[in-house]
Amino acid sequence: MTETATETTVEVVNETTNETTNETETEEIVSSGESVTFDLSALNNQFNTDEISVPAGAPVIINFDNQDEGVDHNFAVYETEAAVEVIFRGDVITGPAQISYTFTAPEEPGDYFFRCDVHPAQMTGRFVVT
Ligand SMILES: [Cu+2]
Repeated sequence: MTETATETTVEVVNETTNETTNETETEEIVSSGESVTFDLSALNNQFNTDEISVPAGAPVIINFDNQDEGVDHNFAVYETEAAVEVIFRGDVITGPAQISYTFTAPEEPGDYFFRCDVHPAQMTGRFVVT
């Protein structure tokens, strides 16, 4: 199974006191049971990934970077490729622009679907809940 997010732990030793301080709290990207963060970008009407995997029920943060000048994009998650049942629909932004989307992953593991609503034929991917 592929890890799609990186876990970062930073330990800093204070040299004057020789004490170890833990600075993970502000830099933490992912840990099981807590929020997961993804950097998603759009360029030339393509996402930089076609698969996003998250734990069931996890708070999800998508830092979306629309790099296409003068082009509208968003990120939206649906139950299936039919894109009828909406799980999350992010606001459309006109590039170049960035936005942070926050939502909760489905409780039910399975394969879901994401896309850009403006380019539903070109910009799609699997949203996997584990
Ligand atoms: Cu788009």
